[in-house]
Amino acid sequence: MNKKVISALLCAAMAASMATPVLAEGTAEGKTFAVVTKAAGNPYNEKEASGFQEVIEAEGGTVIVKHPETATADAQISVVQSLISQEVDAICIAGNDENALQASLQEAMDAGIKVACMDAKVNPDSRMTFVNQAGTMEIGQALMDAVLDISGGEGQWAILSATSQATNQNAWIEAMKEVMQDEKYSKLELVEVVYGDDEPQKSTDVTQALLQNYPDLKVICAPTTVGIAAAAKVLQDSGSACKLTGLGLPSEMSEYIGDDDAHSCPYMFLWNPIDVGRLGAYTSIALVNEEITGAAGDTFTAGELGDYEIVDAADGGTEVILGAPFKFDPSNIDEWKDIY
Ligand code: RAM
Repeated sequence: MNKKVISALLCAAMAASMATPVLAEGTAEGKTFAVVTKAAGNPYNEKEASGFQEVIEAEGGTVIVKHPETATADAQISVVQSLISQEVDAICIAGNDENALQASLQEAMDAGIKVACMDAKVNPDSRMTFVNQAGTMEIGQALMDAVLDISGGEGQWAILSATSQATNQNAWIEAMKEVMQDEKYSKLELVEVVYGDDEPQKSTDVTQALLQNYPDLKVICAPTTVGIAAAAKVLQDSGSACKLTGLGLPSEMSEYIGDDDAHSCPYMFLWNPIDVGRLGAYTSIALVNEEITGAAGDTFTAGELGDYEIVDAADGGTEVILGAPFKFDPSNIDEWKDIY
Protein backbone atom coordinates (compact mmCIF):
# COMPACT_ATOMS: atom_id res chain seq x y z
CA MET A 1 0.00 0.00 0.00
CA ASN A 2 1.54 3.38 -0.92
CA LYS A 3 1.90 6.24 1.59
CA LYS A 4 -0.91 8.33 0.06
CA VAL A 5 -3.39 5.50 0.43
CA ILE A 6 -2.27 4.84 4.01
CA SER A 7 -2.59 8.50 5.01
CA ALA A 8 -5.99 8.72 3.31
CA LEU A 9 -7.11 5.69 5.27
CA LEU A 10 -5.74 7.15 8.51
CA CYS A 11 -7.53 10.45 7.88
CA ALA A 12 -10.77 8.62 7.19
CA ALA A 13 -10.34 6.59 10.37
CA MET A 14 -9.65 9.76 12.41
CA ALA A 15 -12.62 11.53 10.91
CA ALA A 16 -14.81 8.54 11.75
CA SER A 17 -13.53 8.46 15.32
CA MET A 18 -14.15 12.20 15.71
CA ALA A 19 -17.65 11.93 14.33
CA THR A 20 -20.59 11.82 16.74
CA PRO A 21 -19.77 9.18 19.33
CA VAL A 22 -22.25 6.37 19.78
CA LEU A 23 -24.28 7.65 22.70
CA ALA A 24 -26.78 5.83 24.77
CA GLU A 25 -30.26 6.93 23.79
CA GLY A 26 -30.33 8.88 26.98
CA THR A 27 -33.97 8.74 28.02
CA ALA A 28 -32.79 7.98 31.57
CA GLU A 29 -29.86 10.39 31.62
CA GLY A 30 -29.20 12.26 34.84
CA LYS A 31 -31.77 10.20 36.75
CA THR A 32 -31.50 7.44 39.33
CA PHE A 33 -33.67 4.35 39.14
CA ALA A 34 -33.94 1.83 41.96
CA VAL A 35 -35.13 -1.75 41.67
CA VAL A 36 -36.13 -3.60 44.86
CA THR A 37 -36.64 -7.37 44.56
CA LYS A 38 -38.30 -9.78 47.01
CA ALA A 39 -35.07 -11.14 48.48
CA ALA A 40 -31.41 -11.94 47.94
CA GLY A 41 -30.34 -15.40 46.82
CA ASN A 42 -33.26 -15.98 44.45
CA PRO A 43 -31.95 -16.46 40.87
CA TYR A 44 -35.31 -15.34 39.42
CA ASN A 45 -35.06 -12.02 41.29
CA GLU A 46 -31.47 -11.61 40.10
CA LYS A 47 -32.53 -12.07 36.48
CA GLU A 48 -35.30 -9.51 36.86
CA ALA A 49 -32.85 -7.03 38.35
CA SER A 50 -30.35 -7.70 35.54
CA GLY A 51 -32.95 -6.83 32.88
CA PHE A 52 -33.83 -3.64 34.75
CA GLN A 53 -30.18 -2.66 35.12
CA GLU A 54 -29.36 -3.35 31.46
CA VAL A 55 -32.08 -1.00 30.18
CA ILE A 56 -31.38 1.85 32.61
CA GLU A 57 -27.66 1.76 31.85
CA ALA A 58 -28.26 1.59 28.10
CA GLU A 59 -30.49 4.64 28.44
CA GLY A 60 -27.80 6.56 30.31
CA GLY A 61 -29.30 6.44 33.81
CA THR A 62 -27.93 5.38 37.20
CA VAL A 63 -29.22 2.14 38.73
CA ILE A 64 -29.49 1.07 42.34
CA VAL A 65 -30.21 -2.65 42.78
CA LYS A 66 -31.50 -3.74 46.20
CA HIS A 67 -32.09 -7.36 47.17
CA PRO A 68 -33.45 -7.33 50.78
CA GLU A 69 -32.01 -10.00 53.06
CA THR A 70 -35.36 -11.69 53.68
CA ALA A 71 -38.59 -11.88 51.69
CA THR A 72 -40.48 -9.69 54.17
CA ALA A 73 -42.22 -6.31 54.03
CA ASP A 74 -40.11 -5.06 56.96
CA ALA A 75 -36.88 -5.67 55.09
CA GLN A 76 -38.30 -3.77 52.10
CA ILE A 77 -39.57 -0.85 54.20
CA SER A 78 -36.08 -0.03 55.41
CA VAL A 79 -34.77 -0.23 51.83
CA VAL A 80 -37.53 2.14 50.62
CA GLN A 81 -36.80 4.58 53.47
CA SER A 82 -33.14 4.75 52.50
CA LEU A 83 -34.05 5.25 48.82
CA ILE A 84 -36.31 8.17 49.82
CA SER A 85 -33.40 9.81 51.65
CA GLN A 86 -31.17 9.25 48.62
CA GLU A 87 -33.75 11.15 46.55
CA VAL A 88 -33.92 8.60 43.75
CA ASP A 89 -36.20 9.41 40.82
CA ALA A 90 -37.99 6.06 40.61
CA ILE A 91 -38.54 2.87 42.58
CA CYS A 92 -39.69 -0.36 40.97
CA ILE A 93 -40.47 -2.96 43.64
CA ALA A 94 -41.55 -6.62 43.80
CA GLY A 95 -43.72 -6.33 46.92
CA ASN A 96 -43.40 -8.82 49.75
CA ASP A 97 -46.81 -7.76 51.07
CA GLU A 98 -49.78 -6.13 49.42
CA ASN A 99 -50.60 -3.49 52.06
CA ALA A 100 -47.71 -3.25 54.51
CA LEU A 101 -45.58 -1.07 52.24
CA GLN A 102 -48.28 1.53 51.66
CA ALA A 103 -47.07 4.19 54.13
CA SER A 104 -43.48 4.04 52.83
CA LEU A 105 -44.39 3.96 49.16
CA GLN A 106 -46.84 6.84 49.59
CA GLU A 107 -44.13 8.81 51.35
CA ALA A 108 -41.91 8.12 48.33
CA MET A 109 -44.59 9.30 45.87
CA ASP A 110 -45.26 12.41 47.99
CA ALA A 111 -41.56 13.17 47.67
CA GLY A 112 -41.93 13.07 43.88
CA ILE A 113 -40.52 9.57 43.37
CA LYS A 114 -42.29 7.55 40.66
CA VAL A 115 -43.32 4.21 42.14
CA ALA A 116 -44.12 1.13 40.08
CA CYS A 117 -44.15 -2.49 41.11
CA MET A 118 -43.31 -5.59 39.13
CA ASP A 119 -43.62 -9.34 39.66
CA ALA A 120 -45.59 -9.10 42.95
CA LYS A 121 -47.96 -6.16 43.25
CA VAL A 122 -48.61 -3.78 46.10
CA ASN A 123 -52.11 -2.31 46.48
CA PRO A 124 -53.37 0.41 44.09
CA ASP A 125 -52.74 3.24 46.62
CA SER A 126 -49.09 2.18 46.90
CA ARG A 127 -48.22 2.28 43.20
CA MET A 128 -48.63 4.21 39.96
CA THR A 129 -48.85 1.01 37.95
CA PHE A 130 -47.94 -2.70 38.11
CA VAL A 131 -45.72 -4.56 35.62
CA ASN A 132 -47.40 -7.95 35.56
CA GLN A 133 -45.52 -10.87 34.02
CA ALA A 134 -48.59 -12.48 32.48
CA GLY A 135 -52.37 -12.41 32.86
CA THR A 136 -53.30 -13.76 36.31
CA MET A 137 -56.27 -15.83 35.06
CA GLU A 138 -54.20 -17.16 32.16
CA ILE A 139 -51.60 -18.46 34.60
CA GLY A 140 -54.29 -20.00 36.83
CA GLN A 141 -55.87 -21.69 33.82
CA ALA A 142 -52.56 -23.04 32.48
CA LEU A 143 -51.60 -24.44 35.89
CA MET A 144 -55.02 -26.05 36.56
CA ASP A 145 -55.03 -27.67 33.13
CA ALA A 146 -51.56 -29.02 33.81
CA VAL A 147 -52.69 -30.49 37.16
CA LEU A 148 -55.72 -32.06 35.45
CA ASP A 149 -53.63 -33.52 32.65
CA ILE A 150 -50.71 -34.77 34.75
CA SER A 151 -52.98 -36.36 37.39
CA GLY A 152 -54.94 -38.18 34.71
CA GLY A 153 -58.05 -36.20 35.61
CA GLU A 154 -58.54 -37.17 39.26
CA GLY A 155 -56.96 -37.56 42.67
CA GLN A 156 -55.21 -35.56 45.36
CA TRP A 157 -52.97 -32.61 44.62
CA ALA A 158 -51.27 -29.88 46.67
CA ILE A 159 -49.81 -26.44 46.15
CA LEU A 160 -46.30 -25.52 47.28
CA SER A 161 -46.14 -21.73 47.35
CA ALA A 162 -43.61 -19.02 48.28
CA THR A 163 -44.47 -16.88 51.35
CA SER A 164 -48.06 -16.71 52.59
CA GLN A 165 -48.02 -12.92 51.97
CA ALA A 166 -46.73 -13.06 48.36
CA THR A 167 -49.35 -11.26 46.30
CA ASN A 168 -48.34 -12.83 43.01
CA GLN A 169 -48.46 -16.42 44.27
CA ASN A 170 -51.69 -15.71 46.19
CA ALA A 171 -53.31 -14.24 43.08
CA TRP A 172 -52.31 -17.29 41.02
CA ILE A 173 -53.65 -19.65 43.72
CA GLU A 174 -56.95 -17.73 43.80
CA ALA A 175 -57.12 -17.95 40.01
CA MET A 176 -56.52 -21.72 40.17
CA LYS A 177 -59.29 -22.08 42.74
CA GLU A 178 -61.66 -20.12 40.51
CA VAL A 179 -60.82 -22.23 37.46
CA MET A 180 -61.26 -25.37 39.61
CA GLN A 181 -64.97 -24.58 40.08
CA ASP A 182 -65.66 -25.93 36.61
CA GLU A 183 -67.15 -29.45 36.55
CA LYS A 184 -64.16 -30.63 34.50
CA TYR A 185 -61.95 -30.44 37.61
CA SER A 186 -64.46 -31.94 40.07
CA LYS A 187 -62.53 -35.18 40.58
CA LEU A 188 -59.43 -33.32 41.74
CA GLU A 189 -58.99 -32.80 45.47
CA LEU A 190 -56.76 -29.92 46.62
CA VAL A 191 -55.54 -31.29 49.96
CA GLU A 192 -53.30 -28.46 51.19
CA VAL A 193 -51.45 -25.25 50.33
CA VAL A 194 -48.00 -25.22 51.96
CA TYR A 195 -45.42 -22.42 52.06
CA GLY A 196 -41.68 -22.82 51.49
CA ASP A 197 -41.07 -19.04 51.84
CA ASP A 198 -38.90 -19.11 48.68
CA GLU A 199 -36.16 -20.74 50.77
CA PRO A 200 -34.72 -23.93 49.26
CA GLN A 201 -34.42 -25.81 52.58
CA LYS A 202 -37.88 -24.91 53.84
CA SER A 203 -39.37 -25.78 50.43
CA THR A 204 -37.61 -29.18 50.60
CA ASP A 205 -38.94 -29.83 54.11
CA VAL A 206 -42.55 -28.97 53.30
CA THR A 207 -42.41 -31.12 50.15
CA GLN A 208 -41.22 -34.09 52.22
CA ALA A 209 -44.00 -33.48 54.73
CA LEU A 210 -46.59 -33.43 51.93
CA LEU A 211 -45.37 -36.83 50.67
CA GLN A 212 -45.56 -38.28 54.17
CA ASN A 213 -48.97 -36.85 54.97
CA TYR A 214 -50.58 -37.74 51.65
CA PRO A 215 -49.17 -41.04 50.34
CA ASP A 216 -51.62 -40.95 47.40
CA LEU A 217 -50.69 -37.43 46.34
CA LYS A 218 -50.61 -37.32 42.55
CA VAL A 219 -49.41 -33.82 41.72
CA ILE A 220 -47.69 -30.90 43.41
CA CYS A 221 -48.11 -27.53 41.73
CA ALA A 222 -45.43 -25.00 42.75
CA PRO A 223 -46.07 -21.49 41.36
CA THR A 224 -42.63 -20.34 42.50
CA THR A 225 -39.25 -20.96 40.89
CA VAL A 226 -37.58 -21.63 44.25
CA GLY A 227 -40.30 -24.06 45.36
CA ILE A 228 -40.51 -26.00 42.12
CA ALA A 229 -36.73 -26.53 41.97
CA ALA A 230 -36.64 -27.83 45.56
CA ALA A 231 -39.66 -30.11 45.04
CA ALA A 232 -38.29 -31.42 41.73
CA LYS A 233 -35.18 -32.68 43.50
CA VAL A 234 -37.10 -34.29 46.38
CA LEU A 235 -39.50 -36.10 44.02
CA GLN A 236 -36.84 -37.20 41.54
CA ASP A 237 -34.30 -38.38 44.12
CA SER A 238 -36.91 -40.42 45.98
CA GLY A 239 -38.40 -41.86 42.77
CA SER A 240 -41.83 -40.73 43.97
CA ALA A 241 -44.88 -41.45 41.83
CA CYS A 242 -46.09 -37.94 42.65
CA LYS A 243 -45.45 -35.55 39.74
CA LEU A 244 -44.77 -31.86 39.60
CA THR A 245 -45.74 -28.78 37.60
CA GLY A 246 -45.75 -25.03 38.22
CA LEU A 247 -43.59 -22.04 37.38
CA GLY A 248 -39.88 -22.72 37.01
CA LEU A 249 -36.66 -21.38 35.55
CA PRO A 250 -35.50 -23.60 32.65
CA SER A 251 -31.89 -23.25 33.87
CA GLU A 252 -32.81 -24.77 37.24
CA MET A 253 -35.34 -27.32 35.98
CA SER A 254 -33.85 -28.87 32.83
CA GLU A 255 -32.61 -32.02 34.60
CA TYR A 256 -36.06 -32.69 36.05
CA ILE A 257 -38.16 -32.18 32.91
CA GLY A 258 -39.11 -35.39 31.13
CA ASP A 259 -42.01 -37.66 30.21
CA ASP A 260 -40.73 -40.83 31.87
CA ASP A 261 -40.61 -42.20 35.43
CA ALA A 262 -37.03 -40.99 35.85
CA HIS A 263 -38.13 -37.34 35.73
CA SER A 264 -40.29 -35.54 38.24
CA CYS A 265 -41.72 -32.74 36.08
CA PRO A 266 -43.47 -33.47 32.76
CA TYR A 267 -43.79 -29.77 31.97
CA MET A 268 -44.02 -26.32 33.55
CA PHE A 269 -44.52 -22.68 32.62
CA LEU A 270 -42.80 -19.31 32.94
CA TRP A 271 -41.97 -16.13 31.03
CA ASN A 272 -38.67 -14.36 30.60
CA PRO A 273 -37.76 -12.82 34.00
CA ILE A 274 -35.11 -10.64 32.32
CA ASP A 275 -37.90 -9.12 30.20
CA VAL A 276 -39.99 -8.49 33.34
CA GLY A 277 -37.08 -6.38 34.60
CA ARG A 278 -36.64 -4.69 31.22
CA LEU A 279 -40.34 -3.76 31.07
CA GLY A 280 -40.11 -2.54 34.69
CA ALA A 281 -37.25 -0.24 33.63
CA TYR A 282 -39.02 1.14 30.55
CA THR A 283 -42.15 1.73 32.64
CA SER A 284 -40.12 3.59 35.28
CA ILE A 285 -38.42 5.72 32.60
CA ALA A 286 -41.78 6.60 31.01
CA LEU A 287 -43.12 7.62 34.46
CA VAL A 288 -40.05 9.75 35.27
CA ASN A 289 -40.19 11.47 31.88
CA GLU A 290 -43.92 12.06 32.42
CA GLU A 291 -44.68 10.29 29.19
CA ILE A 292 -47.21 8.26 31.19
CA THR A 293 -48.91 8.73 34.56
CA GLY A 294 -49.80 5.09 35.08
CA ALA A 295 -53.44 5.60 34.06
CA ALA A 296 -55.31 3.05 31.96
CA GLY A 297 -54.99 3.92 28.28
CA ASP A 298 -51.45 5.33 28.60
CA THR A 299 -49.14 3.88 25.96
CA PHE A 300 -45.36 3.75 25.66
CA THR A 301 -42.61 1.99 23.76
CA ALA A 302 -40.43 -0.45 25.69
CA GLY A 303 -37.43 -0.64 23.34
CA GLU A 304 -37.20 -3.97 21.55
CA LEU A 305 -40.01 -5.40 23.65
CA GLY A 306 -42.37 -3.25 21.58
CA ASP A 307 -45.37 -1.07 22.38
CA TYR A 308 -47.38 -1.47 25.58
CA GLU A 309 -50.64 -0.11 26.91
CA ILE A 310 -51.54 0.34 30.56
CA VAL A 311 -54.85 -1.32 31.37
CA ASP A 312 -57.21 -1.60 34.35
CA ALA A 313 -56.21 -4.33 36.80
CA ALA A 314 -58.71 -6.48 38.71
CA ASP A 315 -57.78 -4.81 42.04
CA GLY A 316 -58.90 -1.33 40.95
CA GLY A 317 -55.39 -0.13 40.05
CA THR A 318 -53.65 -0.41 36.70
CA GLU A 319 -51.18 -2.82 35.17
CA VAL A 320 -49.14 -3.50 32.06
CA ILE A 321 -48.89 -7.15 31.05
CA LEU A 322 -45.63 -8.48 29.59
CA GLY A 323 -47.13 -11.37 27.63
CA ALA A 324 -48.51 -14.91 27.87
CA PRO A 325 -47.04 -17.71 30.00
CA PHE A 326 -44.81 -20.08 28.03
CA LYS A 327 -44.77 -23.87 28.34
CA PHE A 328 -41.46 -25.69 28.82
CA ASP A 329 -41.42 -29.42 28.08
CA PRO A 330 -38.92 -32.04 26.89
CA SER A 331 -39.14 -30.73 23.31
CA ASN A 332 -37.86 -27.22 24.07
CA ILE A 333 -36.19 -27.22 27.50
CA ASP A 334 -32.68 -27.60 26.03
CA GLU A 335 -33.13 -24.48 23.91
CA TRP A 336 -33.95 -22.39 26.98
CA LYS A 337 -31.84 -23.77 29.80
CA ASP A 338 -28.83 -21.59 29.00
CA ILE A 339 -30.89 -18.43 28.52
CA TYR A 340 -32.62 -18.03 31.89
C1 RAM B 1 -40.11 -16.98 42.65
C2 RAM B 1 -40.48 -15.65 43.26
C3 RAM B 1 -40.89 -14.67 42.18
C4 RAM B 1 -41.93 -15.30 41.27
C5 RAM B 1 -41.37 -16.51 40.62
C6 RAM B 1 -42.35 -17.19 39.68
O1 RAM B 1 -38.85 -16.86 42.10
O2 RAM B 1 -41.50 -15.84 44.19
O3 RAM B 1 -41.41 -13.53 42.78
O4 RAM B 1 -42.45 -14.42 40.35
O5 RAM B 1 -41.04 -17.43 41.67
